[in-house]
Amino acid sequence: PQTIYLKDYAPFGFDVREVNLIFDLAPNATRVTSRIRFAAKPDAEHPDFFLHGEQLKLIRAAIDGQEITPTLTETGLTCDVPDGAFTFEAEVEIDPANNTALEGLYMSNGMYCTQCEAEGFRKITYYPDRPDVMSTFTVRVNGDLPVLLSNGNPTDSGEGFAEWHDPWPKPAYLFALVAGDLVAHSDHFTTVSGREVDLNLYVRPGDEGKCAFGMDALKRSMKWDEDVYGREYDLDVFNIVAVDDFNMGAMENKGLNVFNSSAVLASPETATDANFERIEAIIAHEYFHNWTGNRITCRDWFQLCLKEGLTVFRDAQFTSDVRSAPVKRIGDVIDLRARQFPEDNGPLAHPVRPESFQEINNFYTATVYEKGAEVIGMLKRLVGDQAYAEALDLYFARHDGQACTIEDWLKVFEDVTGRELSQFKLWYSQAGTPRVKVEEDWGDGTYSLTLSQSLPDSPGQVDKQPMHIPVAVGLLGPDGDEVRETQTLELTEARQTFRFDGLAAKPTASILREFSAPVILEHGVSRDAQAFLLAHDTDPFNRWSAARVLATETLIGMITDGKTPGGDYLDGVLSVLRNDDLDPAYRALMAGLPTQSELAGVLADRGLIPDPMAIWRASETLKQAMAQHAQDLLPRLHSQMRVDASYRPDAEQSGKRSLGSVVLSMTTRLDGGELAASEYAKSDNMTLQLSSLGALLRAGKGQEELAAFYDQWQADRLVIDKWFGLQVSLAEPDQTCAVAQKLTGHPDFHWKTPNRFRSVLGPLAMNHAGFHHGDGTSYALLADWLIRLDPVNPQTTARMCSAFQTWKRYDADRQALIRAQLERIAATPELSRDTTEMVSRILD
Ligand code: HT7
Ligand code: ZN
Repeated sequence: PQTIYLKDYAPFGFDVREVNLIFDLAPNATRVTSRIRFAAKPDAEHPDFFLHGEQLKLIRAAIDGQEITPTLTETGLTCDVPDGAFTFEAEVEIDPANNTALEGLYMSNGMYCTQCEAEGFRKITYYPDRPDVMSTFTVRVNGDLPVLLSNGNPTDSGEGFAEWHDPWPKPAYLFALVAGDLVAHSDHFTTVSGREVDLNLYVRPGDEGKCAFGMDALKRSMKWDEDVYGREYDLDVFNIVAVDDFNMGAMENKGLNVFNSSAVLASPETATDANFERIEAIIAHEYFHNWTGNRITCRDWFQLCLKEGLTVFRDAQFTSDVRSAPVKRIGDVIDLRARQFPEDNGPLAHPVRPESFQEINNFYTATVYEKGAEVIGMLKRLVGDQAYAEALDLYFARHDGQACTIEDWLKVFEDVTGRELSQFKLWYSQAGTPRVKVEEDWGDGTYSLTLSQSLPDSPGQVDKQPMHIPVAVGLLGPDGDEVRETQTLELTEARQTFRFDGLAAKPTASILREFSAPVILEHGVSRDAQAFLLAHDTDPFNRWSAARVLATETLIGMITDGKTPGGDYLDGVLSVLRNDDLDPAYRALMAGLPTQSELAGVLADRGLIPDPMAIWRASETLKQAMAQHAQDLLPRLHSQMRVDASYRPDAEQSGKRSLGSVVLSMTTRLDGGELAASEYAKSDNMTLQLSSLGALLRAGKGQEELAAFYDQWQADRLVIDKWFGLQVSLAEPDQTCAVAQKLTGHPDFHWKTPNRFRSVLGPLAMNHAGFHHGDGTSYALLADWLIRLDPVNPQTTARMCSAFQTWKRYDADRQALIRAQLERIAATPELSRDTTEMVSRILD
């Protein structure tokens, strides 16, 4: 496959002035008629005219009304064109009913739907399918279906047709069309300047009862973007459609967002608190793209983080504002360490702005999204809130309607602050997670902190330069009082010393507060100091972090030296659990352990070979010890966390349920499932139903409840996804593969639907001890299914290959078993470009 390089970027030689499309919908033979007004760019001399196009049947093509016979290749079309402006017309036929890859125009449960990001529009018609080509679109949809939608504003409709016009120039990846037998949940929003916007959430009949929360989240997002970023919506309608077959979470098409059903549909009976929070965040994310992504888009796909990093950062700000900021931050860091750190420290490592790719779909990664958002957070911290706000205002004013680069983005910050950001820019080009080593010194009232940074080699990158790292630090006195407020140290050299004078006693440093940079802190702090921070740190993030470090060290001691769980950790967590002044959601997080996969990473980092079974046993033992330690507290906490009011998925209630669920898990370890069974019997919301069922299964009970759950929810595909997933994620290590295998034979295992495929194979890869069970059967099962899915849906297959990315951490036997599966996948005839690229990078 061909490799595309950032350095080879060249602009398209033509402007596109106007696009007119007519769709005559038919499942196997949809006709797409296009009329596109092109004009050679004034400065381009006889540029080549190439239009992307894949899997299209060309019926007719014409230029300025004259039929032509263009040259067709596997990837597109070329032809001679006149100088100046001209109209290109084409009529093509496509087959949405057989489009299982879910890119371009496809069908899901009888509904037509598009997904064009990144390069799906070329499967709809011939076009310069690149984000720097922007145009207005006018679309007519002809079809015998009640709902016919496209981007922009509706201009006309009648029996069997609808017309839409999108006045905002956009790249083709933001094009969308939806047609089907759908029902609308409608509302409206009045923007700050008085524009009336019709809001519709279109769903399959039967799902009407799951729309209210998503609609409310949309309205709150619209208001927040006005209040916080001064961004107003710019069309008369905003439509969202829920679709069951979808490769990712959602898509921000202009005025017509398309959502995976799982990312928008929710009711208290069928969705958990975590589902509600995720839905709220994804709705906000897609809506915020209207400005950061749509009005200002990317020049090329290497700049993906320009819209994704910024929009993730914005949606995190929103969630922090409407829920709890520390709880959101801790959750994001847990997620970053679980998904982005392994990527950044393994064979798939790539810069936030990659420099080459074979298949761009493989670069919608945690590095581009989540590390990209961390980079924005660091920038904001370094320049300050006021300058950040001014820089964003300038960005919107200067670049509205443009396709931009990271250079454009950083320039607005340089112009606003007068600061030179070339060292900071290394965050976009150097892959890998920096390590920051901490050394301390104390004497004569002066505390010194020496920070040294290093950045490990990564694929294609060695001998990296020091980064500009903001390290937020506060100092605590011996009684726990804060003797120095949080300040941001700017680490720019390989090694740098920072001094704090005039201190009465040796302080305890709280370093990397709020996780001010995505780095690994190497701080040889004593357990006593960690326990002190756990008890006293005034920064909630670092207080949690101290608990996490203590838990990690406790587990490592158990795994490597057979130690018993330390009382300092157990006492520390217990006093947090007991502290009614603390938010229940925060307390629940404080009681959490690092994941088994994270522990494997820590061991590997220390030069040890992780034994998945030993890690699993230690985690189980520590959970049991924690339950016993908290025994006396559990009944009181259980009753305190009961929610008697009617269900609300807000931070207050969901926090209580989250701590209630921790209490239930602990109690189940002590009472064998008595409380969990009674909670299950009276559960009236999915959060409680699932947590009590999970507790029972973990205790080796709950088979009756599991069967009853299936009977109750058989007709609800989103709940049945949970039913599949729970069984695999909670299976004992030696049962995991068998459970997953059996479920893949279940009549409801509709493997071509990505949500269902992921509901079984995702938890298989995430069940650390089960996936890495020494016999290698789980590796083989996953590989079997990836090989089967690849010809049907390459994008989802390729993403799931990342389950193997950490393979070099493990012992020689496991490595050999994984290598054999990766080589088997690689040797599959006609393997997709997507999967070929992923497997070869992992094997490299
Ligand atoms: N911008 C979107 C990314 C995306 C996508 C979404 C659905 C299916 C396929 C996709 N390929 C790329 C989603 C987002 O980040 O908001
Ligand atoms: Zn996005």
